Amino acid sequence: MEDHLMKILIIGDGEVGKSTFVHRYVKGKFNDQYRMTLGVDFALKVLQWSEKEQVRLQLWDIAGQERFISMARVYYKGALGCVVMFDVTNKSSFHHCHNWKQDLDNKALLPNGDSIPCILLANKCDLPERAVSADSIDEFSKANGFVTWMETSVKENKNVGESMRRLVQEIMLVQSCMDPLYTGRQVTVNPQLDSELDNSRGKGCCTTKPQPETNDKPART
Ligand SMILES: Nc1nc2c(ncn2[C@@H]2O[C@H](COP(=O)(O)OP(=O)(O)OP(=O)(O)O)[C@@H](O)[C@H]2O)c(=O)[nH]1
Ligand SMILES: [Mg+2]
Repeated sequence: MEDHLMKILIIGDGEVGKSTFVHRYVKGKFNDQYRMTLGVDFALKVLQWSEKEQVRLQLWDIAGQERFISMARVYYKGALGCVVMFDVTNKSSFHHCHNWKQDLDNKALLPNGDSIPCILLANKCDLPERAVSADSIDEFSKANGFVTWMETSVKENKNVGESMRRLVQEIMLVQSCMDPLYTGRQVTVNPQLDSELDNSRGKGCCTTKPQPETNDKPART
């Protein structure tokens, strides 16, 4: 059995549903109580990827409240993929995704200098009071180099597993392009060993980073 280890970040503003998403994905349950994450929480999910491959996801659920943001960046190193989440009923949480993604691209790069695969999740789509249109999410997603975007409802279990599978699929593709012998073993996800990650490997064979289609980026409000 081939074993892949992946450090995945879950980032976005406070109260958008990151911890609830991780809880749903790992435990299969919905938490309706908000308990602010302090710093970072960890969770592990094992996926049977194929008959011969198993993927162990180490999920780093990063606190989104303003007071923790500078600290959040410390945790980015060594990540192979990222979820950026916002709340569709909260416009500013959508606008702040620009800052989250930029921060990520400054701190967590692949050995060949490309951005790590990242998906954009528009959470709480079960709620009626939408503040962000699908068109603007789509435009923003394309302009900012996201692999894709999806509407999710952690409450109704909509697109939780599907979005993670899409992200893992992209990570597998990117890793295999960079290193045809990729097995995941070189990826150390132990926080203590982060500083020992080998970033010295050369340029890969493929570029997956989409080019911006517009300069119309939302700014932090
Ligand atoms: N209606 C609805 N509520 C949701 C959904 N996902 C999460 N919530 C609620 O949103 C609130 C905040 O969720 P959390 O997961 O704690 O938020 P967070 O993004 O981890 O916040 P920080 O830890 O502060 O960064 C909780 O009360 C959840 O129950 C959803 O899909 N629909
Ligand atoms: Mg949280």
